[in-house]
Amino acid sequence: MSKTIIISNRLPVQLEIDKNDVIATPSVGGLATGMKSVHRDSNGLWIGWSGLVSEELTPELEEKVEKELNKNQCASVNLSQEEVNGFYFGFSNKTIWPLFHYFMEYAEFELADWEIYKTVNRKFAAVVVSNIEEGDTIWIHDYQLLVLAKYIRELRPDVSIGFFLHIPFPSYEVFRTLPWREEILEGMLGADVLGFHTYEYERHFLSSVQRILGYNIDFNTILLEDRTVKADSFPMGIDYDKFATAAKENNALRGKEKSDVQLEIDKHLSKNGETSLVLSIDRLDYTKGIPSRLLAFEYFLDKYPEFKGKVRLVMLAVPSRSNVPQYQLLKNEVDQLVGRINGKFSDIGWTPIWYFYRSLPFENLIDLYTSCEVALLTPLRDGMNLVAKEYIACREDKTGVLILSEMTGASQEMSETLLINPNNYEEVADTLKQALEMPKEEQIERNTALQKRLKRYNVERWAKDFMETLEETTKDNEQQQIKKLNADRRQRLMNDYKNSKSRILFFDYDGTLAPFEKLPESAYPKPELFDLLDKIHADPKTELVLITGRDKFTFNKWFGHKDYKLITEHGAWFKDGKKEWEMLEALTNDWFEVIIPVLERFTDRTPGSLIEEKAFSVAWHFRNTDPDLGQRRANQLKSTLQDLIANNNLEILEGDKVIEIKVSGVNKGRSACKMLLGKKHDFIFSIGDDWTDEFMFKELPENTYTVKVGLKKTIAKYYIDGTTQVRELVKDFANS
Ligand code: GDG
Repeated sequence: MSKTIIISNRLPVQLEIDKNDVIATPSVGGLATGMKSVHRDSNGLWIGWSGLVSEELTPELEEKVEKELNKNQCASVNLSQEEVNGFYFGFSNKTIWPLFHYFMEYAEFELADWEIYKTVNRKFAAVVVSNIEEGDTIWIHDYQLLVLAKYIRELRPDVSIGFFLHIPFPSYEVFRTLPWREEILEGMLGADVLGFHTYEYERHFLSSVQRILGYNIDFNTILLEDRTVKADSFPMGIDYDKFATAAKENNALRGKEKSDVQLEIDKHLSKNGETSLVLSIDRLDYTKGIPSRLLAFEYFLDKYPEFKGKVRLVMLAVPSRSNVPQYQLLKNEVDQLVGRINGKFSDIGWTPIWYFYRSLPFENLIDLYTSCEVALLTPLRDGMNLVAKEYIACREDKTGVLILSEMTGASQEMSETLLINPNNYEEVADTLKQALEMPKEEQIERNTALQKRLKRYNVERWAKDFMETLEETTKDNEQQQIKKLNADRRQRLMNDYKNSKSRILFFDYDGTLAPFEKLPESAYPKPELFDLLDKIHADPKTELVLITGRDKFTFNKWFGHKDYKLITEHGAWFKDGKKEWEMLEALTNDWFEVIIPVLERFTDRTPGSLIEEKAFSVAWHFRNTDPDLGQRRANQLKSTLQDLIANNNLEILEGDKVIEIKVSGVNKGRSACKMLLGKKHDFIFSIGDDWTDEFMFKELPENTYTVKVGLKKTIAKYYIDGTTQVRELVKDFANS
């Protein structure tokens, strides 16, 4: 039976050595908590690092580790202390984590750490590959394994791979500072589907791919040379029922059945009457904004002294990455702030902050969720923030107010909460007051909507959604592979070519016979291409037609001295060997004076764009503009031109990064068909890369071999990867 292999840095269980025994405890943290239920239900395998380094493992202990992991459907990647230092504490937590959370000043760029990061990702790949069986699906998680997908694909190109990033993907302006940005992106693109918590992160990722690697993007699909990759957003949910049920059971406990923590809380509440508890839970991490939260709380008590003695902040900070210096500094800062604020406000019967620096068992977490009237979650950046969702799920009677930072992924879906900017203490203080005074009816109304949504889009739905997208994308990719001009199909095509007596070949030029260049004039034909085309043309049974959107002047300069047939400007002009150019259509260009001023206005406002004036058409090129701006302006241009186009019997052609305006009805399909008149060809071939070539594919006879260059949507019968592969094909024709 095929299975899902989950891969993350840490496993859902944490192993510790106690004397000569191995003890497993559940891991804490967003990814582990969220994925645990998916793993439990999928009957799959989870691969990760056990938390123990090879130096501390004797063969006997290793066996025990293995046994413990097997019991939990897990397999481990063994790492040495040096590898953990470079890969985990180093590159993952000193480079990627701060950079991706916009803490640029904390990001260290150490070549040695990056090298170890890659080595460890390769180690993961080896363990994964040794566990893959027919039909298995791979699901990689998070920022420690950004290049793993590529390494797995190199070893197993056939396998379906998903990747989910649990932290934000930063804006291009931040990401571009990373010295190894290309390799990181290429590594991620080894997956078939890339998932992010929010559309913002997805958008940032796509923008980096476009700007740094230059790949074309079609909506949310990245067109690589030989495959496509989909990026999408899947806001991670929680195991809603687990939290709601635990809260319900917790609320039903009476007297001694309750936990010590709950009894303490109850004692405090009964002693202090009308006091409210404000909850704060996070790993002790600088992204979570704990010091600013404390300062905002201090500001609140200064600004609204009437709440002194009536409010207590219950702050759980779970120890995390304490080997990284920034985390040690943060710990000191938080300790000092708590001490100072408690010292400043406490009286005999009241201290404003209860501070726990430890991890609590699940039951106590529920105690806190159910007992606190307000949750104050103010990260400076957070990929999602599951605590926010868990708090709402635990509010059985639907009361409780959640104050949530706008900088969390969760804020995008939880608009009914009180959203704040964590850097604005004034706003945090005022919102805390609003929360503490919010009428119960309003709380219930807000939480009813939230609970409904969280229950529906729970972690199971989230995982299912991701897996379904992965399955669909894999199928689409297979479909594309089916249409690929592979060795067998190429052989058949060449046999037909050889066995035919009257052939005609239509070759598009830019993006087909020649790769795109920054400047259109740089894409001139090189001697090797002439050699091949000459060979093809020398066979009297073959008619060779170069068919282009380019202007007659340029094509005449490049190919005018040859005997090939040339069609330019999408079918406006034709040259038959050495004969003079003739017009294929009766055309005018008196409409230029209406259209060109509009194009000039757009060119002035769009740096890098340019106008190309041909005899009977005008093109606006935006290949060298900022990709977003260019596409946006192209869309604007189309709508601005709409009336002028209709009134002048014109039409717009959209090529690859070009908008062309020309007289209606002239296109490559119509002109190609004219070449067939009066002749009986038994082999017709047509190849091109962009939208304008689709006219050829559509209008040429049914038995034509139609081939699309690149993986854009097409009605052509076959796909070929890129200009390099086209060149191979042209060689085959030449040598036949
Ligand atoms: C990363 C991203 C993203 C916390 N303290 C205890 C405890 N927890 C559990 C909570 C919750 C999880 O840990 C924390 O999850 P978060 O989502 O809040 O934050 P990160 O750990 O930073 O997680 C984050 C997440 O991945 C998922 O994609 O949301 O943005 O940074 O589930 O319940 N659990 C127990 N004791 C504790 O003391 N048992």
